[in-house]
Amino acid sequence: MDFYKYSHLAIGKKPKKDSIIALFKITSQKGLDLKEVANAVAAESSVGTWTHPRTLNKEIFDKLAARVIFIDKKTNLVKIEYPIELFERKNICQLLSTIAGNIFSMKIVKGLRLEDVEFPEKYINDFLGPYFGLSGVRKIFGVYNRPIIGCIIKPKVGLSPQKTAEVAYKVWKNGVDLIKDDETLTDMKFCKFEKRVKEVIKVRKKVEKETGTRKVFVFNVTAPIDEAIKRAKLVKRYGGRCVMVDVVTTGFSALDYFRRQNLGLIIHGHRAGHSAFTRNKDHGISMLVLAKLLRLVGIDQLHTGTVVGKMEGKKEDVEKINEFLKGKFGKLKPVLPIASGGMHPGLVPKLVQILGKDLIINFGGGIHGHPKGSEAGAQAVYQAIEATMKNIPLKEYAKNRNELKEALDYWRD
Ligand code: CAP
Ligand code: MG
Repeated sequence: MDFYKYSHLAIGKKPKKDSIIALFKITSQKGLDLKEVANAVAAESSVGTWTHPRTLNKEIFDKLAARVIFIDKKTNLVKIEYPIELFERKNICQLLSTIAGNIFSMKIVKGLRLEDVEFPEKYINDFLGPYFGLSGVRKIFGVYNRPIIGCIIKPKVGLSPQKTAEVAYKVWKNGVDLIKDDETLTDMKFCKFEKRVKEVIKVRKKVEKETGTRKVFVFNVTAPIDEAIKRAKLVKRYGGRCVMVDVVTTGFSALDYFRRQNLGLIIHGHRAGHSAFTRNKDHGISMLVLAKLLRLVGIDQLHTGTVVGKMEGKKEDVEKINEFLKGKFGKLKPVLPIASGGMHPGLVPKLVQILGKDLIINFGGGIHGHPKGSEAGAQAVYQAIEATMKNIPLKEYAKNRNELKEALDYWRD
């Protein structure tokens, strides 16, 4: 490590107000000191390389070098301060190439995980953030005092547009607020996008008239971004209110472009594939960081996990992500968290106890897998939400409600 002429170590230094601060968990290769490795990570992600370049002078170093300002050898947590001048404004791609780029490949790190990032207000406020955000979405539904009830059409692929609309009608009619396409359903031979939009919006209007409530269908527009925009405009033309993008597979540049179209549609963020880099606790990028970036870009509602359902996600982590999404972040609007994956009526009280009521709760299998079918499934979910809001144990509430009773008997945990 003698090749580094200047040291990036500045442990205990008070960071400047306008710096970007990254929290990493660094596992050094055997025999290497954490300090040395942290120094090299700071170098590689700012002005340095594997040896001292003769072109690097003190002036550049003082202005642009990242500094290691905190190290905890017990937890391997390291904080690195990045001067704001290292970053181009409004450019998430460049941000990631800097603080989440080459450093993941360095041989001297055995594991590197970007746990968190703090941004200065100025940097945050350059971004658009959500168009509607949490309260804008609630306003569209006119639902304020309970979670929004969501339903994923299942099977995730295979139904025709007519059949999709038929199933949508049944669940909307029985208490569901929002229905969504699944993440792999786009414009398919067996379910053409435009036809689906047409059929679904027709029944949405019908059910809204019949129930006097507002409903939303989330159309999955995930595709090359020019096509995604075309499809979103089509949704708007037909009177739709919301579109979904698979945020990880779509990518930041495309998402940013999509958001800047200002289409006036709720953007629903599905995170399929995130675990490729969020799941390993010693390497990759945390879901919290992904959530921060997606709020900058301007996703209105985002899948963040359930704790109690089928997908991995620790309680403390999901809580922290949801608190971030709902809390203050410069001038950007809060994002509505979505709990999805393996949810059924029996899990509702526990979920709400952990994550609160400011959320969309999605049920796929947990509605369409009900022994009596999707209508009963939707009713059971509605009853479970009602009971939870009234603080009545589900078993008691189910005594004279067969749909809920059957759901509780069928899914026992
Ligand atoms: C849920 C879901 C969602 C997952 C994604 C699915 O269906 O539609 O894609 O929830 O996970 O296909 O599994 P079920 P996450 O209700 O039938 O489980 O929200 O954690 O990103
Ligand atoms: Mg899905």
